[in-house]
Amino acid sequence: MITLDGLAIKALGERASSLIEGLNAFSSQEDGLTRLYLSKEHKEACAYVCAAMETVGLTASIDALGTVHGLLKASEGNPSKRVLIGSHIDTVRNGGSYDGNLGVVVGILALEEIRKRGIKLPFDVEVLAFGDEEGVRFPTTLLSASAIAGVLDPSEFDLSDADGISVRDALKALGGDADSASALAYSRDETLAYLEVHIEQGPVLESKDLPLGVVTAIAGARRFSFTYKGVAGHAGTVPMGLRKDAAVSAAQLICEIDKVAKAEEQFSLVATVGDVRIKPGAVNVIADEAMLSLDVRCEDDECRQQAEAAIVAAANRIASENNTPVEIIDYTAIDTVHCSKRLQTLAGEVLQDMGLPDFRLMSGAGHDGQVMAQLCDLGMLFVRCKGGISHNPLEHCSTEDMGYAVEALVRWLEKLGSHHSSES
Ligand code: HGY
Ligand code: MN
Ligand code: MN
Repeated sequence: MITLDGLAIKALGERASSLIEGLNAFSSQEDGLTRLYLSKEHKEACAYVCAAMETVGLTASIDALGTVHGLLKASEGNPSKRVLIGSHIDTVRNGGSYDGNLGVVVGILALEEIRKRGIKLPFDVEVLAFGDEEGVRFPTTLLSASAIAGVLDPSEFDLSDADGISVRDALKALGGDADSASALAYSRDETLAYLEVHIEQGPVLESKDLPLGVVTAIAGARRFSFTYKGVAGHAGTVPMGLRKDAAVSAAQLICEIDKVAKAEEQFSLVATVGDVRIKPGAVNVIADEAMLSLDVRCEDDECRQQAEAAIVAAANRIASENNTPVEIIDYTAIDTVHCSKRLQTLAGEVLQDMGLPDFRLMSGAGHDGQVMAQLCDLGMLFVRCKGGISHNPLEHCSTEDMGYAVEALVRWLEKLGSHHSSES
């Protein structure tokens, strides 16, 4: 086990902290952090990340979809392979400072350390700061990672946000270009691995009193919207038995969703209604429209699909019982993605070298890695999350844990390098 220099770890953590703080400045929200894809704030954050990459000696650029690239030619000669590291800099509404941003900051600082320590690798390394992981502004998600992985569906550029602005137009407004997206795709044979460091967003590492953990898999997920149509009416004059109340149907479905998820005992099935919109939204008018979102996740794809089927059946039953037709849109689905066993082993060795246990855990949260795994081997490291709180301004990673994360990523790259050299 190599002894860790506590002061050096703390200094790395402090560097990470100041970059995270710097990114917090770019928010559309006065009293918190909201940075949606292709917003003014996202563009400003891209410039900030570009500058941070250049400061540590990376060759920085922003691509046509707003992904920031920071390349380190860490090798001798012209290597045939490249290792990608990164995460996302878009956030949810009123989100935390570390979700996504931590992986970009740790990636930049790890490459600074590779340069400072004169570590030679048999591959180049590129940090990627993706702009659309959360999928909060547009009804799509993982758009920028999909472009790099070469799996982007171009029809997604025609999807629009709540103001009717399409991805295509939002890109154009910020100097991006949807039509050149296909040129962004990397090929399998030039990409050795994608490594992502991410705040755990859950309570497991904290419960084990561990700063870092090795991720085994990312749970599959599917997102739906259910829109019930009723008949608007006077709240005072229409008897209960004569109503076609869309809000009641939505409420009954929300309870059914909760029941289906809680009934599952074998797998960690979760189902969330995060967004409910009632129209016309007046206190004395019976609702003629009620939309609810649904996010279903499980590490077992079959279990998730059975739950989805049960929920859709309940939605249709409620529609006919209440005489309020329902429109069901199922808009993103991604199966469970398994992290590379080889990258997990190397990461586990790194943790042990650092005097930490090789602790493995799965991810209930989605990540850019879900899509990058279609391009190359995926490796993920989780960083302890205070109270397991995320998608919340209280989200927090300690400075020391961020320092551990930078050190671990440096060593992970080094280990991958020596493995790659011995195999080629
Ligand atoms: O929804 C998720 O799991 C991720 O934070 N986008
Ligand atoms: Mn994230
Ligand atoms: Mn998130």
